[in-house]
Amino acid sequence: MSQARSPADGVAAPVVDAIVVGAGFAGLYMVNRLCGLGMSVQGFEGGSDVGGTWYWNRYPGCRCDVESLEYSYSFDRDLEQEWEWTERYAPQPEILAYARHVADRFDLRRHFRFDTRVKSARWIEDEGLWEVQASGGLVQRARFCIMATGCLSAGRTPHFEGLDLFRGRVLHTSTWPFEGVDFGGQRVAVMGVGSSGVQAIPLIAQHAAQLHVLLRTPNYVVPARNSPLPPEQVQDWKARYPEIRRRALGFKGGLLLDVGPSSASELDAQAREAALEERWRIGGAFSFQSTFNDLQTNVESNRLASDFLRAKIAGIVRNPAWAQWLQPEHLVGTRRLCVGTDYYEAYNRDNVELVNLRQEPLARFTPTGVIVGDREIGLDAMVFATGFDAMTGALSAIEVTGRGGRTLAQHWHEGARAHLGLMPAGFPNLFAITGPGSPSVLSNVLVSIEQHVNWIADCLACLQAAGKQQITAEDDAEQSWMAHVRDLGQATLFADGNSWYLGSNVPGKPRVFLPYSGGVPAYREHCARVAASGYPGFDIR
Ligand code: N01
Repeated sequence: MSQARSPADGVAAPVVDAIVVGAGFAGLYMVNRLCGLGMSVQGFEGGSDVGGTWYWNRYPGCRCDVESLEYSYSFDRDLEQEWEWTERYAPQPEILAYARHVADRFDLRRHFRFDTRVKSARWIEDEGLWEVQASGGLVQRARFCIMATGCLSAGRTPHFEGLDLFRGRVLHTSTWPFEGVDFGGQRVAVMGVGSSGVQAIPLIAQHAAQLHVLLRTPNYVVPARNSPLPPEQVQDWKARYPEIRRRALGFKGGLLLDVGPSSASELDAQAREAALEERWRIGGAFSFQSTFNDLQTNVESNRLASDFLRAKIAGIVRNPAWAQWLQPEHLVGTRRLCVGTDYYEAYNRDNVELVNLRQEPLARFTPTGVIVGDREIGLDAMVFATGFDAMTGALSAIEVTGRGGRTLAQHWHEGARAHLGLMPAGFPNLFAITGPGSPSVLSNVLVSIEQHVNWIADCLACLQAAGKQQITAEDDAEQSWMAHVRDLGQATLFADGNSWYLGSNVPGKPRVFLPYSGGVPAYREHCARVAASGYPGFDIR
């Protein structure tokens, strides 16, 4: 039951045990666990329903790049058995339907206030409570505040001169109109060729009269090879789900991988080519990145795979200049490897133009289009597929004030940090699910969400049992954890990519490699050890 009240009611803000911000997969499961502990919970969600990023991202072609049988909760055996995924990669409407089903099945909606955005959260030291202010003048207090705000939920549109004067439609993939968009007969431009742009471009090309793709940095795209899920495969998984999930937890990404047995250097040229060809045929980013057992750690091995993909691009895209522009210079996987369906083929359509912004820089928008180089491209619609302020954007949008009046913005001035990727030091009883310093975006995020939610819930149960009220991450512990995260990151090839993993897509954002790259098994073991040894690195009162 929603409890938050407006101070105008003339009554003190109500107090619950815990506030949960966000009704995506993290928020839903967190509320479920807290209710299981008998705690009172108030959830807040900016959207009108559950689903988080899958509620807002409705652009054409939007689907997950983790296979649907794995992109699902594992916490309830009946849920696992009753839900039917229909495709290898679930489309957004199906993932949203799954989130809604979970909300109904576990009766979670009644704990949330929808259409309500949290603006600030302030720690009140004397009372040992968090006070949250939300849109509509709502105020709520709680002992614990759990941020389930998502890693890829705060979309960003770069600033361009004249965009406010553009008379056509301006769209962003991460907040797509619910009623859909009819591009029939229209001149459209798409900026951005990350996962979102790669999925949207072929479909927009099918409907628009003319599509201009505004390219700055190309990414590698491997075929998704999406298809309906064969009933025998679904049956097999459902029969063996616990065992399959257990095996998946042994892999760095928390995903089942068929890792090639050899390093590229152990194979002759013909065998290497055959191995890469086979992975290209199978499709999927994680399969391709596992072609060789050292593809993600050995530069030479990676270079072979990168060259293979560049040759594929050159073989598909008929315009030789465009084929050249679309071939990335970075190593494959140092930026997120995209999966696509007919992506490169879309550039062979008569109604598609590839505009290389490095040769024809974008000068400004006009009321009727966009000026690139010394020409104007007339447009009816401009689609930004320009990504997210990843891992920190949604949380940073809330003014969070911790102990001694120190804000999270101050704490993160030189880069986001959180002890174990779970709790920023100096912010008592405040947790961040899949926060900076945890595997999050480098893993099957549902696996990481479940692990964080379970860790937090178990921790709160432990405090309850011991009659304790407060837990705070210690500065030293946080510092040494983030140093460990940084060292691990520097030892990978990720550190070379100019990517959102490093925050380099957001002007002014400190360049810190935010996710923990040591892998899901090592991370889980570490967190479990901390809990089992009485939470060293945390001050408990
Ligand atoms: O965003 P991105 P995304 N001028 O940041 C370009 C997840 N996701 O929404 O590289 C010109 O990857 C930018 O160019 P550059 C997934 O984890 C998953 O596509 O900065 N271009 C880049 O091409 C994914 O990795 C799924 O030069 C500008 C693009 O915009 C993450 O979300 C689906 C520009 C942004 O790419 C983010 O993906 C969708 C400028 N000023 C998303 N500014 C699946 O599961 C930015 N760009 C499949």
